[in-house]
Amino acid sequence: MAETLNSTHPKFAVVGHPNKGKSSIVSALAMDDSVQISDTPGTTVRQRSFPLNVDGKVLYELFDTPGFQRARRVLAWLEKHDVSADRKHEVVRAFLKDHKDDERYSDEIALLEPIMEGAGIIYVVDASKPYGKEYEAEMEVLRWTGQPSMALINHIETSDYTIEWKRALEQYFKMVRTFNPMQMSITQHVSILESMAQLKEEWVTPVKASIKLFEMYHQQMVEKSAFLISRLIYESTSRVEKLLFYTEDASEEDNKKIEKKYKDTLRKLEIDVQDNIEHIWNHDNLQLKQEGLTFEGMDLFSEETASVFGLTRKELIITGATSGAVAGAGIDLLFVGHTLLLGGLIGGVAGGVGAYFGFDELSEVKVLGQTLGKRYLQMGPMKNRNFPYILLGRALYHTQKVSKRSHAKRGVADLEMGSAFKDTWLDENLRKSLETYHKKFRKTKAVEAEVLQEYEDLIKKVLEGLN
Ligand SMILES: Nc1nc2c(ncn2[C@@H]2O[C@H](COP(=O)(O)OP(=O)(O)OP(=O)(O)O)[C@@H](O)[C@H]2O)c(=O)[nH]1
Ligand SMILES: [Mg+2]
Repeated sequence: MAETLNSTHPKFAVVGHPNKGKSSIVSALAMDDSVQISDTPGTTVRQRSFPLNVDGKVLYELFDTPGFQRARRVLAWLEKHDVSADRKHEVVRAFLKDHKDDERYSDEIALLEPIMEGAGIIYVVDASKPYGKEYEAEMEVLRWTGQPSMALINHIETSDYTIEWKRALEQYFKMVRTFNPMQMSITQHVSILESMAQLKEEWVTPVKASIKLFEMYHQQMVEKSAFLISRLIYESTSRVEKLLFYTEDASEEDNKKIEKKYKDTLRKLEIDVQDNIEHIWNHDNLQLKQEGLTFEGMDLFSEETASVFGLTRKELIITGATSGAVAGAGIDLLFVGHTLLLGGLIGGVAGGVGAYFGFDELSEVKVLGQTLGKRYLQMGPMKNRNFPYILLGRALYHTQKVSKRSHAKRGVADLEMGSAFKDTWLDENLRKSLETYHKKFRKTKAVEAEVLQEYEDLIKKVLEGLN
């Protein structure tokens, strides 16, 4: 269980005007996609805590809060009870006590409470809208709390009033930064935490400790992903399916059955790994766009087609077996979209029809066993030499997408590979390094643990290079 009471982890309340991206910032920094976000002002009606938990330890905690509704009135009350600067926070406390049952101030109370309990302030503005004097009452009220604070400049739309916003914000906040919650990266994440550490002398050490843990946590996520991907490629490539049959010859039906079993297994392996990787990166609710592409009748050895999924023509020929048909089956697998081996075309592949997509070339069905009643069909390991590259390319791309996706994003993630990825992930050196392993995976003999570990390390390096 995560600690909650009496804990000393850093806490920050994300506050501001309604509809400026407060919840988006909470969602991105807490890596939590369950935060309520919408373009309707007043979406967040209650204060809610979002801790970033790692192995039961809270690295830091963010409070999502409703936007200010009556900042000017609150300020008027505070000013009416004015005292010297060192005691202004007491007046804020008095305001909370005085108005705790006053519905009109429920939003202000919800946002001021965590601050008065020690949370730092993150004031969020949208600099795609012009600056206005109406924000000053909010900033004044926050100043009265005496808590350390920073301002984050968000851009919900493309128009830009950053200069005037900065000029105003810098009068109220020690730290003013631009921040895009939709495009999180480990660098941006750490850099924002570093700014938080600077807000108060006493915070430097604890926030730095959290940053260290956060970086370790991130590294762990990369490592876990590399482990899963390496096992996916190994298991899919070396997979062997068997099916007993009891007649003289295996029937057409039995042949179909084992092909289906083989394909279903590969498909499931990929989906399971994708699910696990999404879980590692806190993206359990992620929805992926699946789309199938038909490549019938295309010249599968043209530069154009090959570059579509990131193997150069040369690589295709080298890694593929002698016939174009083999590479063809591989290309088709890639293009059935996010799910491997789905789509109508694969039916054709499995049936062994069509010059391009002989499924036999993926792996032939063998008849094994001597005695009647103990004979079986066997399919696998994967014979197609392009297959592991295709699966690996897909897995790396998926992981990159998932790991870079901000938790503030809502909606379906498009898994269609961009050319930036396709053209760069596999170069000649990497292909050579990978091939030594893939060759071993294609054999029926089990692969030693050390070899798998080496392969995993190689995948980890590739993943790190993608980040
Ligand atoms: N394009 C883009 N949209 C953003 C960005 N930040 C927030 N949004 C969108 O702006 C809208 C409001 O975001 P929220 O995070 O819900 O804003 P909020 O300040 O929490 O709003 P309330 O809870 O209503 O006060 C949502 O539709 C977000 O998707 C951004 O940096 N870029
Ligand atoms: Mg909100």
